[in-house]
Amino acid sequence: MREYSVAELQDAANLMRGYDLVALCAAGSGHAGGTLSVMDITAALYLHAAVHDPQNPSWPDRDRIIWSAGHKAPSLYLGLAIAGFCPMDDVVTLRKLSSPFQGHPHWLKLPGVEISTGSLGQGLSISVGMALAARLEEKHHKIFCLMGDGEQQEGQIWEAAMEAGHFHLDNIIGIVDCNRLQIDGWVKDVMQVEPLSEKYSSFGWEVLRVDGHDMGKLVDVFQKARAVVGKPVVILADTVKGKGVSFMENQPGWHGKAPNRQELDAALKELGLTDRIRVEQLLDKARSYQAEVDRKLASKMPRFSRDYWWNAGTTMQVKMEPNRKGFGQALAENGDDERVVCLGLDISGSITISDFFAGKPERARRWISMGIAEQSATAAAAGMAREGKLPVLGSYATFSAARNLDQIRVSVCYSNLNVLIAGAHAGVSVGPDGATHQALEDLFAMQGLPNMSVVVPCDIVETRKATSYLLLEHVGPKYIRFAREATPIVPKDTTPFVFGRANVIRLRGEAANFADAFETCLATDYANESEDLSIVAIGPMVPEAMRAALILRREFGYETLILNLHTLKPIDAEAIVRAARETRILVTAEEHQIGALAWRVSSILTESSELYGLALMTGAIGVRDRFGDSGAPWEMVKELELSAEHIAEKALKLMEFKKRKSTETILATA
Ligand SMILES: Cc1ncc(C[n+]2csc(CCOP(=O)(O)OP(=O)(O)O)c2C)c(N)n1
Repeated sequence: MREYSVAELQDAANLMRGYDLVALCAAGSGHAGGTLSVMDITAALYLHAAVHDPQNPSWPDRDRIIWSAGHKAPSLYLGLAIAGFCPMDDVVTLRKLSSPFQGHPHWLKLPGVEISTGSLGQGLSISVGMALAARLEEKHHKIFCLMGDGEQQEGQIWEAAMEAGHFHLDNIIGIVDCNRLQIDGWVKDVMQVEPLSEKYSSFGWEVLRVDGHDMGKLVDVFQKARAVVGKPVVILADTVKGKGVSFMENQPGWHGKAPNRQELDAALKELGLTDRIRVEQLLDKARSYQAEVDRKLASKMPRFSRDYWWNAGTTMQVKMEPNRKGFGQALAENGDDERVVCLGLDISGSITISDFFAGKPERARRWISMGIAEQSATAAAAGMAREGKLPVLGSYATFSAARNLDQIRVSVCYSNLNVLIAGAHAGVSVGPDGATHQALEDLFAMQGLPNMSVVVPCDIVETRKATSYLLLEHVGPKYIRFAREATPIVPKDTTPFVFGRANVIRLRGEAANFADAFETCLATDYANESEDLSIVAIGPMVPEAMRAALILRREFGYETLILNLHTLKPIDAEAIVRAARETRILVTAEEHQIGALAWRVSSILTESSELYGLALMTGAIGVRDRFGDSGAPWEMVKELELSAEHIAEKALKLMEFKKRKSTETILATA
């Protein structure tokens, strides 16, 4: 390996900061603050401290580098790039569909990445596993594990710290990027983690503290860490979030934000890189990568005589708003009830749970920040509910309904307690964050839990109504799942929302406004109009089903009955059976792995004696047993084949089949 001087390392870190910001700007999203704070450490690690071979990323004796703080992925990518694992310029395809530079690191896509991360708090346990494996193999490489200071709030970190201390794993070198900020604000206010030094020491670790921006000291501290024998080492690196760019430094708002072009230019100027980085050339590279993505996605889409995509025509215009806002609105409206307590999990503004107390200081004492600790917060919510409170907690659905699944199962559901859990940013709506953050499996577990009620509203209006109902009227464990991205607003204020009762939606014509073209009523209140098929949809697939109904009528003259099954549990079996009896063809549509809805509906159909002997056909639209990917939310809808066009295509296949075999009894699952 080449020896770098301190000045060269400093220069490399500076250059990496510039490339980082260009990639974030090209992506239009990502984490500026935490990538900038860790860049000096990254340069020291990849160019000086770690032993590796960029020509042979799987060399068995290499040091392992685990990026537990997965959201700092771009700094990892630039560490790899500057060390020669991949070209620096390629990082500009960050967060784009199928790029090796996913929103969070995926080791199966990029050589040099040791393991996939993104769910905070898991990297140190992985390091313990790797360290134990090395010991079994009598290998002497080191395992570096990069973590955030907010991340230290995850209980799992301390389980791993205990294990590493217990096993005297002196092949582990933990690094904590102590920039003192996390998403909701200062770490000390969100949930104090200091004194980290005493904590790690008491777990049997050697603790080294360093200025994380002083390259000379970083070089020394890594040398010292390597020399420690008999116990694991943690380097507590004091850093500044957003380091190097004055308007980003120490600003919580820059945690998960990308610079626009103007901000990029200003930042590059401050870094003295204006003449060193060929910004336009890099952005061109990103643009041509994106053009190829666009071309591939377009060629994948089912085609009809015209373009039916949202707002592509002059009529049937639709407004879009993020569903999550409906959640915040309902909490703001109903939060006066003294029993309501909202728990923050360090993603509060973004999922809108903090709207509960916005502008209402009298509610502040009922707002309790729990930090990045989903498992403990879930059980704490159970404790509060047991004492008569109405606790509400939420995070990315994958962290509020999967990370803490056993706590939900035992503490909340088995005890049958009145806890409202929000699965926010669910499905593909977190797009560029990538697979780790796209909850596509949560509904399996949530609806499988005894006592749990599950609601998946279709838009902002229904999210508001459902939240209000669940919060104050429904007693028991309850899960509401909603999206991050703006999605079409389809009901009107007069559209009914009755928990446990599906809505029937029918296309009545075409109108200037999309929502006006449809009529909606409760599934108990409709008359049979002998439609050709039914689409049973949940969540954001309801508007897609409505658009599919338009395609099916316009292109093929088929009439569709749509069931909006917003309450997945308890499910409206009566409405499903009736739709099946009257139309004989049912297509389910879920923004989830196929099954949460499709298999539930199938079991209702096969178990209903009044359907025995009828020729029924079902088809399922949903994710087909694969993980998501980074990409814009609407790109992901296309990539995972979740659009109205895909629903219409599926319905069409079933209709053609029915026509061919109209007299036979068919049991087909497409
Ligand atoms: C288990 C889990 N919960 C929540 C998140 C969402 N999240 C991403 S970054 C972040 C804050 C991390 O703070 P910190 O560790 O201090 O990192 P930094 O401020 O340096 O970016 C949160 C809550 C996540 N990725 N994983």
